[in-house]
Amino acid sequence: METFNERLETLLRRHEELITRENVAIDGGNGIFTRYKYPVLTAEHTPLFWRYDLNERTNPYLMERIGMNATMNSGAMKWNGRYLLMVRVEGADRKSFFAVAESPNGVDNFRFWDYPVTMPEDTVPATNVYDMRLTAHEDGWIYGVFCAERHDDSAPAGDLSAATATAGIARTKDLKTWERLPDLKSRSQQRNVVLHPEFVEGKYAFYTRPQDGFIDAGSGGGIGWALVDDITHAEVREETIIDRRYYHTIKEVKNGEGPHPIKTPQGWLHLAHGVRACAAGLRYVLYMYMTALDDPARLIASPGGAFMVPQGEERVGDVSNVLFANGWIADDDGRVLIYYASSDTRMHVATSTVDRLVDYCLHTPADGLSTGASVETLKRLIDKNLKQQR
Ligand code: M1P
Repeated sequence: METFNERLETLLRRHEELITRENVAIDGGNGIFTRYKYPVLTAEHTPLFWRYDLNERTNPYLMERIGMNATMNSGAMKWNGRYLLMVRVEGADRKSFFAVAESPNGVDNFRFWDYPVTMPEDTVPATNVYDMRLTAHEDGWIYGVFCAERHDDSAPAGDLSAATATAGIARTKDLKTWERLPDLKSRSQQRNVVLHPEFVEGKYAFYTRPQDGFIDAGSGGGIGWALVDDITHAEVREETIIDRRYYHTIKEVKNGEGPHPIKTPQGWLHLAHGVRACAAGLRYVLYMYMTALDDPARLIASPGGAFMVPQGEERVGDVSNVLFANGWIADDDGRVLIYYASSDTRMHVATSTVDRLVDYCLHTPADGLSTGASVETLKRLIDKNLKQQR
C-alpha cells in the first residue's frame, strides 16, 4: 500500500514532467501555420496545490478536493519577456475563473501563477465570467474584456438555463490587481467583445457581437464596431457591422472577434471564430480577415473559408467540434503565436508569421457564396498553374 508521502511524490513528479514536457512542432501542414504536438495547457496542468489538500492529517487518502475540468479560451500577451496566457479555467463545479500561466518560450513550460485572479464584481455580481481578451491600450492600462453571465430573472419561473451575456471590463497595471469598470452598456446582449488597442477618432473602440439572446446571434448580423467616449462608463450608442455573416458559409450561424487585431503595414490582421450548424451540432472554426490601417472598421480582405478547423483529438471534448481563439502574440521577430482552445477543453498553440498571415489574407480567394462561384475560382487557379507548366 502506497504511503501518503509516496503518493505525493508520484503526483508531484508526474505533474512536473507534464508541465516541463518539450513541445514539438508538427512537420508538414499547409504552409500557413504550424501546429504543435501537445496541448500547452490542460486541466492537469493546474497546480496540485489548487486541487489537493496536501496535509496528511486533513486528507489522509490524498484525494482531490477541488476538481478542475478544463483550461480553455485564453487571452494572451507578452509581458516582461514572458509569454502569458489569461486562462479560462473551468472548475468541476462549472464555474470559470481567470488564472495566469506563463512560459519562457510560448510553446511549452507554461506554469500557473500561485493564485487565480480575484476579479472585483460590477454592481450586480456575475454568476460566471469567461473568455478574457487582453488589450495593452495606448492609454497605458491593460484591459481585460470578458463575458459576464448572469441568470435571466425575467425568464419563467423554473427556467434555470435562461441567462444574459454582458461584456465585463476591468483594467490593471500588473495583471494581479484589477479595477473593475462598469459592464459595457448595450441595447442587446453581448459576447466576444474586444477592445481595440489604439484610440480611434480620440475614442475607445470596441469590436462587439450583438446577439438576440444568450445563445442566438439572430439579427445581430456579425462582428460589430462601436466607439466609446468614456471607458469608465462604456456604452454602445451606435454599432456598425464590420464583418457580416452569410448563408452557407463557415460563419452562417454566428461569428465573434478573437483577440484584438495585429497592426501590420498592410492593415489590421483579425482572427475570429465562425459557427455553422450541422447534424452533429454547432461547428466552430477559426477564420481571418483584414481591415484598413487608417480605418479598422473597413474590411479590406476576407479570405474564404476556415483558417483552422478542429482536427484529431481537438474534435472531442466537453463541447465537441469547437476551435475558439481569443489570444495571440505577435512576437518581436515577426512570429505569431496563436493560442486556441479545442472543444472547450484544452489549450493549444500554432505558430505562423505576420508576413504569412497577411499573405494568406490578401491572396486567399474570397468566398463567392455559391458552388458556381467556387468552381470558377478553382478553375482560375488551375488555368494559371497549367499555363505555367506548359
Ligand atoms: O462552446 C463554444 C463557445 O460558445 C460561445 O461562443 P459564441 O458566443 O460565439 O457562441 C462561448 O461561450 C465560448 O466560450 C465557447 O467556447
